[in-house]
Amino acid sequence: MTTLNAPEATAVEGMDALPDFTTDAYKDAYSRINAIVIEGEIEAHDNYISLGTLIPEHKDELAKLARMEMKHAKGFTSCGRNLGVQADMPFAKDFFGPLHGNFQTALQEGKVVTCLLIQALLIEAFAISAYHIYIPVSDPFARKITEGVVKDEYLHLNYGQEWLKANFESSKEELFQANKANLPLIRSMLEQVASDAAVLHMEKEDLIEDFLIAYQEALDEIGFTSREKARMAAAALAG
Ligand code: PL3
Ligand code: FE2
Ligand code: FE2
Repeated sequence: MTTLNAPEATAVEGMDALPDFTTDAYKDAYSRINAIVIEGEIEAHDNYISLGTLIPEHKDELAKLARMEMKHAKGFTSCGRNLGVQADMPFAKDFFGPLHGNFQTALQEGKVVTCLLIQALLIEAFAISAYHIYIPVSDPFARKITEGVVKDEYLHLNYGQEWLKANFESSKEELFQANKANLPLIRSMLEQVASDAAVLHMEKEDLIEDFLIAYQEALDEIGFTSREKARMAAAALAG
């Protein structure tokens, strides 16, 4: 709230105000967000290793992506340690449970297209949006790490995009199905994380907007028309 004779208060409470990283409220929210990010990076590692079994000709490249994910997990672990926060890993495991289950089922059925959509498109676009929105409101230690990570995540998104583009016609039907089954899960994950993200000064609307930009750009590159992309977005709203 702005008052006429308190300009310094305006600056503190303005849009770009950094949160107080030392409060219990911040640390409590960070214990879950940090865990989600660490668990997400570890599962991303496992998923790229698994994808290497489905795409043996890219096994080495996928192992390289997996190694980056392990480095990300270590980086975010040090962000929590730096703030004196203990990551709530059981919470994060539950958070990823449904998406993890869908990936495992697709893996067992040899559905490479579904696995790529879940990991390389949805999870990477989710990570890119989260890291983009986090960087301007993060502490200096975490900012440096997150800036390095987000560059890698574009490489990962790009990997999935290029594979699906090269196999577009044969992948199309499965992509529609996998989108319909999994985009609603991302939506509900965003809902679940929104109140903790707000404590970190991250707005839900910004997260959704940034996610949709990254995801739609990928679908665009893969070869979907505007109408098809709208149909895919509608699947999440109806779900
Ligand atoms: C794959 O490379 C990474 C998978 C991680 C998914 C993370 C989703 C994060 C949602 C929580 C938003 C807060 C972000 C804060 C960053 C420390
Ligand atoms: Fe990552
Ligand atoms: Fe990644």
